Amino acid sequence: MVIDILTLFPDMFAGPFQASIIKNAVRNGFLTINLIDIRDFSGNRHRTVDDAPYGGGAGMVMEPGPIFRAVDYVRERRGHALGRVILLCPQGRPFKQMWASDLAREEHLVLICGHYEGIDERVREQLITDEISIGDYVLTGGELPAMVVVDAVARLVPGVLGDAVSPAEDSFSAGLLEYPHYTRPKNFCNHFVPDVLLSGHHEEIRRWRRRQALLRTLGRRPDLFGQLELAGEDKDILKKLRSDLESLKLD
Ligand code: 9D3
Repeated sequence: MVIDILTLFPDMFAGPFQASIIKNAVRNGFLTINLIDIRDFSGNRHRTVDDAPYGGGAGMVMEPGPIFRAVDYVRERRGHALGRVILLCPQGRPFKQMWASDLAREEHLVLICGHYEGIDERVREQLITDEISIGDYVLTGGELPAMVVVDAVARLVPGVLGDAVSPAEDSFSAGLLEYPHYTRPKNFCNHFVPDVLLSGHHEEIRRWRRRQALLRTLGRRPDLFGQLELAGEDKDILKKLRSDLESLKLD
């Protein structure tokens, strides 16, 4: 997969992309990440890329010229029509795991990091195929969201994680939050690993984990049940959990 990232702050990407999984994916040839400085496509010697909004008001707007020229450059360099051209912006559709797995099937992505108060609307109309927000909080620009998208997508590209881990078993793919994990020691400062995990009863362990996953989801993310088709066993565990929790309630 090739990812071209258009940004005003290419230096911001150095840390996350030069560590760990993404770094190995790039080194092993599964992924090419190309950073393009939008300022290199400014039409003036001060390298400015923003201007005041027509109609007045506070803040600055990213000009269309530099972004169009940077995208033209990407198109020429790649030598083919562009696939998805994605704008990271607060008005975008919320990024979810399902969207990450869709994007992981693409051969080429162009990510454009928004900045200032916004971007000239003609960029949206003429260039952009998708608009992504990573959540309902205000950041200073689209750079961190672009890194989030690259990370979520790259780990789903076949080969990137190696054969050790299967992304199909991710909690968000399965639709539930994960059960609690434990490793040695059994007794850590008088906090003990649950007996069932030491019992060697694989079927009991499986049921305990399923129950814990359902309990956590019920407590922290009950909204996830709305988009979930539970299996018969899960329905039974959940029914029992709900009645256990009900009997715990004090008046
Ligand atoms: C005052 C109106 N603001 C819109 C909510 C202006 C504004 C705030 C923050 C314009 C741009 C930004 C910078 N944020 C992003 O570019 C961004 C973002 C975010 O702030 N939150 C979640 N996802 C994203 S994706 C890009």
